[in-house]
Formats: sequence, C-alpha cells, structure tokens
Amino acid sequence: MKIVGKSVRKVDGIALATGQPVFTLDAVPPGAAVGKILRSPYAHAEIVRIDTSRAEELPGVLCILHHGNVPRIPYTTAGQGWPEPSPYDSFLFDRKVRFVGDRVAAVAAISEEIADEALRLIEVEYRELPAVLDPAEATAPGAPVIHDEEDARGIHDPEHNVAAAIDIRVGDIVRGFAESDVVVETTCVFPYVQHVPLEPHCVVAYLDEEDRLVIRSATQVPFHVRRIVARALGLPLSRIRVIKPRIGGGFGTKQEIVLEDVAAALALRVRKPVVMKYTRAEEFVAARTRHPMKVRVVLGAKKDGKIHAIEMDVLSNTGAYGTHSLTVLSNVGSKTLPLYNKAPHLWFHGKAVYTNLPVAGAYRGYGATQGYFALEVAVDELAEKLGMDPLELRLKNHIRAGETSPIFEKIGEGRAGKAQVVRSCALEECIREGARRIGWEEKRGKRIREGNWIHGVGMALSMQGSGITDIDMAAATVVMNEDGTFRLLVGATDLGTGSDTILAQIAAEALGVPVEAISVYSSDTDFTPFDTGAYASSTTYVSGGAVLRAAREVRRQILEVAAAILEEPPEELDLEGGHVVSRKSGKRVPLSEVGHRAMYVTDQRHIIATASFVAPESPPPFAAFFAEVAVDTETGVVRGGKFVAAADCGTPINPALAEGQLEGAIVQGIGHTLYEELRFSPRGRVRNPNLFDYRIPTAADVPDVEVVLIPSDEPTGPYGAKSIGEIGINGPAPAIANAIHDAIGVRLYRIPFTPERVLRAIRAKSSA
Ligand code: SMO
Repeated sequence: MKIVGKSVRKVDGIALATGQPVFTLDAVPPGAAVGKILRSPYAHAEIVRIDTSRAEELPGVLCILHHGNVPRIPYTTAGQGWPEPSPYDSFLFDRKVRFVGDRVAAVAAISEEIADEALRLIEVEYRELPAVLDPAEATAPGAPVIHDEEDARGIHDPEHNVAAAIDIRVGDIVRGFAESDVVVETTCVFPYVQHVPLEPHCVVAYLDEEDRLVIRSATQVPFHVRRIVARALGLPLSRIRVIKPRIGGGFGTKQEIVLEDVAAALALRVRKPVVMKYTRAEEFVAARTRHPMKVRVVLGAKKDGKIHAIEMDVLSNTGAYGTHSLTVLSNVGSKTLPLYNKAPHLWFHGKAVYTNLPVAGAYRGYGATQGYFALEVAVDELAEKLGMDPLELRLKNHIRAGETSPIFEKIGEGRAGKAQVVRSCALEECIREGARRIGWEEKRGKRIREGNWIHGVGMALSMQGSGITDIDMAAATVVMNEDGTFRLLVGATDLGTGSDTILAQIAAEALGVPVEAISVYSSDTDFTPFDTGAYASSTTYVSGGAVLRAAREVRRQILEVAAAILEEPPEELDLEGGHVVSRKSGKRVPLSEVGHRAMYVTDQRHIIATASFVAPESPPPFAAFFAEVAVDTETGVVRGGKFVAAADCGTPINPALAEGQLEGAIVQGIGHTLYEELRFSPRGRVRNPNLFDYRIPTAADVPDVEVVLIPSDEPTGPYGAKSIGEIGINGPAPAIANAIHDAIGVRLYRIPFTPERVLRAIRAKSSA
C-alpha cells in the first residue's frame, strides 16, 4: 500500500497550525445576539413563579425563554442512533429543576454584559424539594422521585429513580462459583469526572436567506443534532441545516445536545443570529460527565488459573437526566466480559439511577473504562490468590482470533446484540511486547527502593469495539474533478482526531493518487451524506468502509472511461500515481485526461459515487497496558515512571494519528487515575468547577508514555483497519492500581489515587 499505513500530514493541519478561522466561534455573523442560560441554585425544586418583566425592560434584552413560553416536548439530549435508546426525560425548559445548574431560562441580548445583567433580573420563586445525592439512596423506599412528570417516556422505573436496568445471565453462576477453587470479590468506585475539551460547547444559530435554521455547532453528531432539534422545537427536519466546522475536542461530551436546542429556539424567536458558549464552569457543571459507578466483580477460577465464573454488578449514577444511561451501563459488561471468554458462567446486572447531581453522558470508553477498572484489579487479585503471575493468568484466559463470546449476542446497544467471531486479535503479541518494554520480568515483585520511594509495575488488558453493529451507518460521496483531483464528502465528524485525514488516505489509496489530490468536506447536513457521527470508536471502521466503497465505484467508472481511451478492457487497467495504467501493455493515461473526456468530450458524465456502510459487526481492538510507578511512603504521592501500551487496531491507516489517539487517551486516563474528581457541597453544588481546583495532567505530570501498534488484519475493515479512539483510556486506572499494589502491597479501589488516599491505605494496612 502506498498511502495507507503512512503517517501523512493532517489535511487540516496547516489551517489549524496557522490559526485560520476554522472553529465555530471564529465565524460569528455580525450583529449576533448573545444567548445565556439562567441555572438553578437548588438541587431539586419546583419553579412556582417566574417573572421576567424587569429583565425584559433592560435595554438590549431581546428575548427570554422559559417553561411558560415554549412548547413542552419530551426528548433526549443524547445524540445516538435511531430508535433512541435513552429516555425522553428532558424538556427545553421544565417546571422543575433537578440539579444545581439545571436550565431555568435563557436570554438573548445584544451583548454578553446585558445578557448577564438580564439573568440577574429574572425573578424566580422556587419551592425546594428534598434532594437525593447518593445513588445508593436513590432507590430506597421514600426517596424523592426525580422524574415524576407524566409525559416522560422510556424510564425503566421512574418511581424508584431507576433510569435503566440490565440483567444478563449465561450458564449458571451459582454452579460456576461452587465449581471454582478460588473466588475473589472486588468493588471499585469511579467518581464524577469531566472531559475538559479545550474548546467548550459552543454554537451559532441563525436563519438563512430562505428562512431556514442554520446551526453551526461544535458537535460530534451533526445529523443527530438536526433530528433532535427538529423534535425538541417541533420543526420539520428539512428546515434545519447543521454545520460542523473544526472541533477542539469532544471525547463524548459533544455527543450531546446541550446548547443547540436553546440557541435555535432563541434565534427563531428573535430572528437574528444567536451565539452561545459555555464558560469553563458551565462545562464542568452543565455539560456532561462520565457516569460515576460502583462496580463489583466476583471472579471464580480453577486451581490452574482458568477463569470459570464472572459476576459483574453495577450501580451507575446518571445524574439528573438519563442520557446514555442504558447504553453506558450495557457497555460496562459488553465491552469487558468477552475478553475472558473461556468462562462458561456469567452474570452481568446493574442499574443506572437518577440523582440530583450533574448529568452523566458519553465519555470516551463509555462504560468500558469503569468496567475494566474493577475487572482488571479483580484479575490481579485473583492472580495473587492463585500465586500466579498476572501476565500468565491473562494469557491463559484472554480471547483469541477465531473465538467468540455469548456476550456479543446477548448485549447490544440498548437491545440484544449480534453474534460475532473475533477475526483479528494480536493481543498475545501486545502482552509480550508491552511486558518486554516495561521490563516486567526484571521489575515485578522486586519493590525496588530509593529513599522513601518504592517502585512497582502493574498491568491491565482491554478491548473495545469498532462502531455499533447494525446501527452505525455512514455514507460517503467521492466526486472527480476534470483535472483528475477529487472531492470527498463525508458526514463523518472529525473532532480533532484526524479522521478527515485517514478517510482521505483510504480514498487516495483506492484511487492511486496522493492525499493532496483529495479535498475533504465534513460535515454539513445539507451537503454531505448521512453519518451517525463520531462516537463508539466508529469512524475509521464505519465511515472508512463507506469511503472505500464509494472510491472503488469511482475507480470502476474511471477505468471504464480509460478503457475507451486506451482501447483495452478495464480488467487490464489499474490506477497508479495519478494515471490509469495498463498491466498488459504498459500504456498509460493521466487522470486529468480521463476526467476531461468524461466531463466535456465523449459520452459525457460526471464521475461520482455515493456509498453506504453499515457496521456488519464491531471488531474489537485490543490493548495491553503496563504501568511503572513509584510511591512515596511518607507522603502517599504516586509518581508515574513509565507507561507502556501495546495495541492492536488492525491496520493503522495513519500510524502517527493512531499513536496520538492512544497516547491522548492514556494521558486522559492518567488524569482520572491520579488527579481528577468533581466534588460537591452537601447541597449538590459543584465545588471545583475550574481548572485550578479540578486538576488535569499538564505536560509536567505526564510520565514517559510509550505506545506501540501491533498490526493485525481485520478482514471486515477498510484495508484491515479497526478502531483506536477510546481503548487507551481503559488502561491507566487498573494498571496503576495494580502497580501501586506491586510497590507497597496496598490495594486501592477508588480513584483518583490522591496522596491522602494512598497514605490512608498505607496506614490502615500497617495498623492492621
Ligand atoms: S464516549 Mo463516545 O462519544 O462513544
């Protein structure tokens, strides 16, 4: 292959690096009004009265929206496929508020200052209701009911605050544990963490010259935005156009409608462009977070280390609204249990419950991250109890190519899944290569000491998916220009990942041209074909599959035209270096001549093709993670020494970009493992909604991260590719937890591993 497998420069790299106006807020129409949201000071309250008269009298205030003057339509803010698996428990504005920061009203004004002043002048009388902030208490009898509205739909058990529930059994779990020689039980706790994209949520909404609503938004899901805004505002879909420019990171939080609905409603009301953006504080409080979870894992194994039974029990906190509640919960099991597919007895069960706290949603890893933390710590404990090397234990149990798991069929995306066989798997090589690079043999169990610092190594495995089987669909259009260059139109959403580049590489490879010969357009619901969007590690596999099909059809059309020029059958022709070349005679014709002839000369036609691809299965990428840490036994500080990840993403289309995804996800994972946690006051207010008090890793905090890609060939993927976007984030928490145990013999079950927690655990152990 000439283009695939090469680390070509990002197609948007120069524009980004030279500061071209490519982001949402770089192109605000002149005279745009500023939209701002009034937020609830209470965790749970009824709005008794809302008086906007003083605010409306303020010069420069254009419009104020609240529950009293907008239609009441239930919808979900989760940008997912259709049918939507999340409950319809949200309204543009509601009579009730369900967390500190919930929407009360929105203002459009001619300036930000006036909008802020107007928010202060809105008088709201609340009747405070009892709140529930603890997910374990949310389901108790007598707990306040958070979604008591009658018109919500799709909530599993609203009276007990259960947004979603799952109960999947394979084999006989009781027998499974009875037949096991060793059983371990581990419970791990994952707190509230936020994605912290550099670019917060932002949007510009305006009416175009034909009075159609245009929404320019930093979103991962432009087509879902169009569909959901149409529902929320009661508009025909055809009146809405969503444009996705360059995006400054999403990580799942932009798989959600948090501003587009409000901005659109304001723009329709004031008939002027409206610009809205979240502050960093709003991003923490009122965007989305990862689902905080308590995950209990019970493993049963035979003496020889064969894992025989796995129970996984999940309590997920979805916050005030149930977006992604069922699907993230499902993924805790569906993305983890197949990894240890030799166990015949499985029980996966859990609940996602409402609390009066910020709203959890999609976050890179999407439940798998929470699941792997508990599962991989449990596997480490099992190895300890069996007296086995945890590496050998994993080698003995992990899934291989040619194998399957009943979980693939039992758990899908909010519904049953689909049976699938793993066709490509280089996990064993990943484990061996990672172990070699970290120095597993030399370092494990040695407890090397330097002053107060003790060193340890730990490992974890992970798999993920590549898109959502039978749901994720992407289309692509490849258009040939008469000079032999191409345009590639995709609904796929590059949110900084580099997907435009790898999609161009896939097309370039098929068309025998350099990447520079392809102009990529993504994504505009009026001009690019449908794509479910950037989530579920789908873009390379699903959108790439569509691009490859469309490019191959264009190739066929090119060869047909060239056959007439060269007077040879198309079967003898090939595309190479911007030419059509005959394998038989060596005769060649440049693509520019083919394009020119097709467009202007003979049998005129436009060489163009559109193709769709639906994920036929979801081939998992695999990874092995190894952490080396040093723990200061005096202060409890954990210092990352080195972090190694070896991953199998099939054929890396662009190795530098794939490695970047893996590295970035690992750094994000190190962040939640060591530093990050949203903290709350007893009344449910976020105490640390800023980057001083909520710490994400800076360059100085990041250890030496070494990533290596071990290629495999995925037969169902474009040029053998699988995904890489999410998997990296699953490794740090369990690998670092296991490394801390290797260093100081203490197990930590709750992230982040702050010095206070580590020290407390050390003291508890020494006094035990
Ligand atoms: S967490 Mo992603 O937007 O699947």
